[in-house]
Amino acid sequence: MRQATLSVIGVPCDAGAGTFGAAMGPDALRVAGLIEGLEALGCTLIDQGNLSGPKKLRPVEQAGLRNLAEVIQWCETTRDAVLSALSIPSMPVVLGGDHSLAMGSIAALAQYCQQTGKNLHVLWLDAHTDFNTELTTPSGNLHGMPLSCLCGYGPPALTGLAGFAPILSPAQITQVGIRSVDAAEKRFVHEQGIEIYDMRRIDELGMPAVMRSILSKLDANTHLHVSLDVDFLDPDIAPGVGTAVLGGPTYREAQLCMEMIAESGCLGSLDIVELNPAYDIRNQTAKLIVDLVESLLGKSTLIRRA
Ligand code: NNH
Ligand code: MN
Ligand code: MN
Ligand code: MN
Repeated sequence: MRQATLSVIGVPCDAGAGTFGAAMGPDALRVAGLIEGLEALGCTLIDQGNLSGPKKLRPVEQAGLRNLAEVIQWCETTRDAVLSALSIPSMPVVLGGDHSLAMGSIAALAQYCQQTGKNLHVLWLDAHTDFNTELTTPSGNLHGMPLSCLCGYGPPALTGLAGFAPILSPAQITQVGIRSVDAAEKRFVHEQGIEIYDMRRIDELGMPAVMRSILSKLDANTHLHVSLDVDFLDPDIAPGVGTAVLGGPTYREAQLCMEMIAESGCLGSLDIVELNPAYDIRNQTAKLIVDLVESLLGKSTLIRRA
């Protein structure tokens, strides 16, 4: 992983979220030292700056899919930027922005893996399963629906972002950290048969066993995409999110998770989403994410085991 070329792509969108503020995420991560931290690891950084797209209007109470046109536009722009980063070639690191943008980044990765014959696997680190649909959503917020859209359930402009549908099959997804699922969403996500390590399973098995079991299923031909929703982390250490849920992974559990992914050698791309600086305290959540992303890209505390 060292000496990798990374393309950092800022996506300042909050059209898919219920609160304002996630649009400030890319800048907060840069202020916290993300670029310098990754350069210090020996990575070559191409900072693509922030993409532009539609501003979110005042939150209107709206049934169904809130700000759909804006979310579509952000996802298309994100998809195109990720495709061009892959063609450099470089590893895309997408800084959100709310989690709806993952439909754009993963659409690009699905296209790329189809062309290159790689096996795409998505590791979804989140407090939420993000598997609502227009029929099950309690909020209308599209950041609660990216995985269902990627699996083919949603408006055609989103399910078709890769040029084929479904973009992902449930077998290509593993979720870790889950602790908040809406009632109808729960039934649907179970029907799909997605592999879910919720907090109860993490408590019982321990983070090392969970990660070993996930990573043992990947092979040298796997392109692993990590979609890191900052609300995955316990809000005690990561208050800077719009939808905090008690009882997430601790600092040590999160570090271990990142270090084990790094050691797998399979990491191919990354989304960092849902950081909301308006809820943060002195940018501490952004600094924590920089620390964790350094571990994800191979920084280890001591001398690496050969
Ligand atoms: N499940 C809720 C909804 O769909 C919350 C989703 N919020 C998130 N997801 N932050 O990661 O509205
Ligand atoms: Mn979440
Ligand atoms: Mn999410
Ligand atoms: Mn969230």
